Amino acid sequence: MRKLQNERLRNLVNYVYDRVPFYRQLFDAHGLKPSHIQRVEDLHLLPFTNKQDLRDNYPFGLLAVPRQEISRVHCSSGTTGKPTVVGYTAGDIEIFSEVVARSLAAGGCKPGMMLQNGYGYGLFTGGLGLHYGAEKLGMTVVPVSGGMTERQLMLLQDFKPEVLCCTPSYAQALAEEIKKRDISLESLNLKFALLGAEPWTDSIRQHVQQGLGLQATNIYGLSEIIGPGVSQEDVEEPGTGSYLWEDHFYPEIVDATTGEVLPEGELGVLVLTTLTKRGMPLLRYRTNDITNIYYSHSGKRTHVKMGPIKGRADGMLIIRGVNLFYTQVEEVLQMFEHLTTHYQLVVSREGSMDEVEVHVEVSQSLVRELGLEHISIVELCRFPVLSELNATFCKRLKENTGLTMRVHLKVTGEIPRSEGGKLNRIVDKRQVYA
Ligand code: DLL
Repeated sequence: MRKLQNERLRNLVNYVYDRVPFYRQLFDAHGLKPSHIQRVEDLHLLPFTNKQDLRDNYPFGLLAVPRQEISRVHCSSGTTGKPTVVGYTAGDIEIFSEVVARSLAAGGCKPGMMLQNGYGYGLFTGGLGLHYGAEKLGMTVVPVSGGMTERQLMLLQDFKPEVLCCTPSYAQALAEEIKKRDISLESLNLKFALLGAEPWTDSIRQHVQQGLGLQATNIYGLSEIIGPGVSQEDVEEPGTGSYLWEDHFYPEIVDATTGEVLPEGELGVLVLTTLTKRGMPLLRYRTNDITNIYYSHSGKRTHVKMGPIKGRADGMLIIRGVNLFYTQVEEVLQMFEHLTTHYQLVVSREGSMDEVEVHVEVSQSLVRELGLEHISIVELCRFPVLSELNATFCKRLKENTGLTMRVHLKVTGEIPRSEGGKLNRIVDKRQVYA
């Protein structure tokens, strides 16, 4: 693997130096020549690239081939302003399909199985990425795209696909709808789900697996690098990390502040180099996703593994000086039988003090037990069970995150659900005053 990576890297640095003015300038500014980069261990000599570089070169300035040789463009799901654009040659689309096909196979899929593709089709890489990968593996694709819950449920029952692909929050929304309508899991034929495009934890996995009667694995990726299919969990090794397809994407983990490369296993920012793409290769791209990488010697594959994404270096909340990832709140939620994974964090500033409120729905069984169905704002004092639950949850949050948060318990349906795409679990009202 190292030999292959080193060969591909040497090729790549010469290729971009010759073809992309941006890289030539970057090398020159650092007094570097392509010959200085002989092995992956030399990568640290190069500076990082980031989203801003893509924006500065919007839309096609980073292409390494004439625009006419680009067979498809995608965009990353930007929050504001212009999106970041990625161009693929026909060969890049082949690589994209290959890594997605590999991911699907690791997630349990086999040729001949049917896949209901609930990722959005369009500029977003999820829909077409999964589509081409599934075709490459020899699956039957149902290209339904995201949202349209009514139609999703009809197709799940009528076509009986074995595999579902969508965001984890939308899988949750589907599971809930199936329960609400009393659709029996026997009337479906689901076996596997590949969920990704947003962070999720084991509690959501449990919820989705039970609610849909399948095994759910994590698929990770980002448009700048290729799309979905950068890494993928193996269905036989759940919860032990995802295999990162390092023959195409070389990973490094760096310290968020110093940028120094960290040793195996340590948590930091994931930096990726595309070793094989030709349309718009990226060298040392700072994903801003926080995770770790390590080799698992007991696993059935030999690629490096990547832990779940803890959060984003830029999306990390800093509350009264304490770093907080929303997945930490989710981890605490898992400890409570009567709290669900339908939650939202609301951050505000009172004077100079940051306040975090956790809004979370209590379980349906508790709602039924206490007869809360018709109460929209739970009046805590009337229900000692709830005030006790609220107090213990606050205490656990404090122990696990170091922060005091205000908790608002809600009944079923009060927290927004995914309507098909990524779900925003954080409402940061502080930005209004910034
Ligand atoms: O979300 C690609 C994708 C599509 C991945 C379908 C998986 C499934 P972007 O829209 O460019 O691409 O967003 C990329 O989403 O940097 C992460 O912050 C986040 N993300 C993607 N997958 C995961 C995951 C697609 N499995 C950004 N866990 C990335 C956590 C994820 N975060």
